[in-house]
Amino acid sequence: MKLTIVEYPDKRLKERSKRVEKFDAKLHELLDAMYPIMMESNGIGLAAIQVAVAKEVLILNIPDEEGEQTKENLLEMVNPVITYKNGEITYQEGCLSVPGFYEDIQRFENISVNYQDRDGNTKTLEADGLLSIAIQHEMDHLHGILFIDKLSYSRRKKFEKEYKRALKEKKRS
Ligand code: Y12
Ligand code: CO
Repeated sequence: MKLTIVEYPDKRLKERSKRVEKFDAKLHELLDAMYPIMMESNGIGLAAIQVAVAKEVLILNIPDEEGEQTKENLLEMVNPVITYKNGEITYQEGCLSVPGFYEDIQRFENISVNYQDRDGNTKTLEADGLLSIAIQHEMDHLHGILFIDKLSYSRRKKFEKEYKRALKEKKRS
């Protein structure tokens, strides 16, 4: 399966992803193909809609204490639902679909998530810190929301201006 990352302002990023009903070879193929594209792009999280597949699927690979990303720490989440949220945390977020831009975004600090693994087994995960932020960021993608949608009016305007300029530069080079 050949996948490419969809970049803002592509309208597909606004799509609401659909619940996964079949935990079959096609789902496994999607998950298997998402991992290398995330790693090659230096990402720590990727939602299926970022590779133009509107399914409630996301993967995360948070670096360990040494800053290393190892496949043992790969998390695959299908049909995730946040069942508990508490506290506040602000982090400078980036997104593979919005290359070159980082913005401070406020999220819940502690969350509890119910999800299914690639075989349909139900799991619960309690997360805080960077993992909690990453899950919320990726789950937003499943609802058609980007981190830039959370910016204030003035910050969003500034972003749009800078992003347009960066796109023009990219086309020229
Ligand atoms: C905290 C905040 C956000 C997340 C969501 C996952 N985001 C990413 O994985 C973003 C990665 C990213 C990587 C880029 O490539 C390099 O830095 C080489 C990048 O590229 C440019 O900015 C040019 C942009 C984003 C999880 C946790
Ligand atoms: Co993103």
